[in-house]
Amino acid sequence: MLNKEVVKLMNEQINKELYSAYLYLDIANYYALNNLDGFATWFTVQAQEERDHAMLFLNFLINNGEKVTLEAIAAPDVPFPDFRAPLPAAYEHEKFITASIEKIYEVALENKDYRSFNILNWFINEQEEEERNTDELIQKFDLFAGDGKGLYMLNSELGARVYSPPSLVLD
Ligand code: OFO
Repeated sequence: MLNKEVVKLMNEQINKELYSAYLYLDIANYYALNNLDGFATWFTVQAQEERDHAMLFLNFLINNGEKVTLEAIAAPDVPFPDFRAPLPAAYEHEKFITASIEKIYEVALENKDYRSFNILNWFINEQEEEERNTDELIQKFDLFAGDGKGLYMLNSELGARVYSPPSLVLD
């Protein structure tokens, strides 16, 4: 049986992961409307990964006989005044998600909820990658996107991103 506070936080995390997917779809739409299809592809793939993250928590709760409560997902409200702005917004959001995952880990640890450790350890590692990826986007933009040619090249590179399912599989 899972710890009740852990279950509550995981339910909230499902909502946060789905909000992440919304946010990244919103960013993808912004780039697509501005003909930066590569940036749009990158963020669309990211949105798919966020849905996977939500499903991992959802399936984990279901597999353990816990109730899943789906709440309303907030509309994304991050403004995009220029092509660079969505990138630090994504990085800041990932740091927020990391803190949220770490909070669940802390509560699981305090309450000796050993069964939750496996999935939470996966997410702790995943967040290291999520933060690194978004931080790299900012650095690449600042290095290469200073002129139209550089922006074009970076857009082509980002457009090569393909979706792959999460390495964590829950039976
Ligand atoms: Fe689910 O990792 Fe990003 O938000």
